[in-house]
Amino acid sequence: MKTQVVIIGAGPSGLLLSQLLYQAGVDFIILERQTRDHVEGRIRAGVLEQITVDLLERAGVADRMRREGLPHHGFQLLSEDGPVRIDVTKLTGKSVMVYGQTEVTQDLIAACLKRGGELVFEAGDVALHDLETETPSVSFIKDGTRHQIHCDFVAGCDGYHGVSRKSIPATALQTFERVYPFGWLGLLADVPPCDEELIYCSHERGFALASMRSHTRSRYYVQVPLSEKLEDWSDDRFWQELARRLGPDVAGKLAVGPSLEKSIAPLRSFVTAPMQWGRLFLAGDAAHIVPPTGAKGLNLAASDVAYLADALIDWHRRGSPDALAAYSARALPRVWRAERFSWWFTNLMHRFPDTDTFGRQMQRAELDYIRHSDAAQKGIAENYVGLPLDWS
Ligand code: RFL
Ligand code: PHB
Repeated sequence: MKTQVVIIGAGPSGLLLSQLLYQAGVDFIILERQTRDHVEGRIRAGVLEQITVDLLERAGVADRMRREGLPHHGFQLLSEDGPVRIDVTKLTGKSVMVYGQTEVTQDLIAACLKRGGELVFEAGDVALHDLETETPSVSFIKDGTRHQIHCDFVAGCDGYHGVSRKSIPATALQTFERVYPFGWLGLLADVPPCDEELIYCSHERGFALASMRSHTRSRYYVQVPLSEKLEDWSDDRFWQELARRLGPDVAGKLAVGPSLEKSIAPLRSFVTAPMQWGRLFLAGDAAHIVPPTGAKGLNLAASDVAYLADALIDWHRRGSPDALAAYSARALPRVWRAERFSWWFTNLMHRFPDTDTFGRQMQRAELDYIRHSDAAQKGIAENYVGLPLDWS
């Protein structure tokens, strides 16, 4: 088999890249380890930046999002000192779109399958070969048979645990990492959201987030220690803890119901640099992870893909490798900006094991500053809606 680009992973990065390459006439094959049901069922991010919305539009997969997505113009920061509304549209002229990653993935897979079968699910034992040469290849097992695809480039879109980053010699990469001493316990339920906007809540007992997927489906999170076990969290216990953290005003509007999904996600900041080696280019979670505070993970994946698609298309049209050679240098500044915002927002809103009374007062003082300062609110808003793709 032969193609121009082998894309490893059918998450949002790989699928969006494939759609942009398809439109530009670049050949590719996507190899995905999991089944279609598994990929489509994963509950993850929920907030799309304008840049991501524009990219889905450009990829021709925005119809359902336009119909069913919820444009949001602000969100709340809540603490024992009361709520602060960040009016993102007034402060930036932009908005974000609440539309689940699950839906984005389903729309992209549907578009991909409609145009023909370059997507292989349940591709086992994917291995990358000869990446430092001009003739790389990727091998995999499907239905008991090993296949090999020769290609010009490999796009590593296979997430944090994927094989792509691990195929780069450790000496060729630098990694930067912070592991947080807690996780988010998330619950999805078919109940109306407690508010029209998202509420990020800083509480003595830990962070909580009130989010949504639609007017009838809510997504809530509470911060929990990493030692916590999912089976110890009945739905009742979750709702009680959430209500306690959100406080009586918001809890009074909280509709509860049986969970459709419940899971614990650890929090991590991670960057690998450079994001390329030989003919392999990393995009999305394969190259970097952010803690979900601020909802940047999926959006960063989308901006990587925008840069990588441009570079691959440039090579395809003009035969020029310049944009590909510059991919990592172009993508990393935006990655670091989103890492900074996600780290800062996580530190502001969470209870750390070593948050003493002074540390808590500092968090409250910062929230107080944000409450009173338009400048501080504008800084948060411009990061929340997403920084520009190129900031020269
Ligand atoms: P993904 O979505 O992890 O997709 C990678 C795909 O690669 C496949 N794969 C392989 N395929 C072939 N061979 C192999 N050896 C492979 N190894 C892996 C996987 O099966 C998968 O289909 O990465 P991508 O496309 O870069 O997209 C990134 C986003 O998914 C991610 O940034 C966000 O979902 C992060 N994230 C969240 N972000 C937010 O903005 N808000 C959230 O609330 C939020 N919640 C989450 C999250 C990530 C989570 N993970 C990774 C565990 C909750 C969770 C649980
Ligand atoms: C979500 O709805 O899953 C969500 C929303 C905002 C975040 C993180 C997660 O910052």
